[in-house]
Amino acid sequence: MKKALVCLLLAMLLASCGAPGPEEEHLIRVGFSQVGSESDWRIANTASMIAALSEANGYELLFDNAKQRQENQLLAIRNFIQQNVDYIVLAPITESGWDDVLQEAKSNGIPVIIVDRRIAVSDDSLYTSWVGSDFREEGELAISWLEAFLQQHSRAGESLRILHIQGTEGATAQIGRTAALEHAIRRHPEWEIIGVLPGEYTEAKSYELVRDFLKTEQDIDVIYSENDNMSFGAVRALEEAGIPCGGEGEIMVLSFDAVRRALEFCRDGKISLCVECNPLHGPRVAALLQQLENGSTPAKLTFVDELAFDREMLTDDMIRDREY
Ligand code: GZL
Ligand code: ZN
Repeated sequence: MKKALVCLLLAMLLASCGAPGPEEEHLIRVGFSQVGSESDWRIANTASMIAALSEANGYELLFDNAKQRQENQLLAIRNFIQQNVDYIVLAPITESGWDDVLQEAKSNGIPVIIVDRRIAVSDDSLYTSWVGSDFREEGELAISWLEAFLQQHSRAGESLRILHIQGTEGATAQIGRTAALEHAIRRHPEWEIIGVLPGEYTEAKSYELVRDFLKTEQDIDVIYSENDNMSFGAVRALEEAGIPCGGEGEIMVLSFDAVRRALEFCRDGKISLCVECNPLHGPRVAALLQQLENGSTPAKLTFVDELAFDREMLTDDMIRDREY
């Protein structure tokens, strides 16, 4: 009897001194390979993922920032496999180059969730689920706003000289947003692309490219800029060159992401249109993981709904309440 009592007391002592109880033992171990920290959008996306995949929510998150290099993402994923994580979440920098590493994850029985941009793989079973935006639709939203704007201002059919600032080549966001512009050019022979600048989604690169472009060409009607940070760089270059934008008859900047700073530029009349691209994928990815944990099969593709904002629509409250 005495022995049993001693064992019981010992067990209680162990449990109370911080040794993990059974319920604490099983944190869901997730390896997340993030593109980088190239834009306000990406920083908001990372914050959303880290907040959702917290220890308090039952996760042990292994996070890697690839600094916009695919080879770093491949290294991170192989590291996650070696650490035998329960799940891998990948925000892929570009669509191609994932077959081999995802085959290794599959061979090790580790489900992979893709978030934000898409991947182009030979075998769709190499990933379990994807959640993100319809980038082509975002581009179509921008083009239809431009066509409506021209119509309202009796400028339909008018020739337009468009400067195209492109995101990272091969990223789904670049592919989709560019496809919408190219589709519009085919419909509008009166529209002309006067330049394509590879801005890589960063403010610095876009500023340099637009500053140099303006040295030889200043007759621009529209800047189609595939994310807000590249728009900020372009606006800075225009202002330095003394070229006004956003006003009646001035250069119209069409921008993607709709981060708070861009909505402020739009309210202040510098950016003409902000097309939303929602970065808050943390809760969506967590929901997919919970479905997998519960043994159910999540949808293969989940698209998030998005809007577009112009100056007339924006209020200070909307901007203040913006989560990112
Ligand atoms: C879009 C995302 C893009 C953003 C950029 O979902 O992949 O990458 O538009 C970010 O801001 O850099
Ligand atoms: Zn037209």
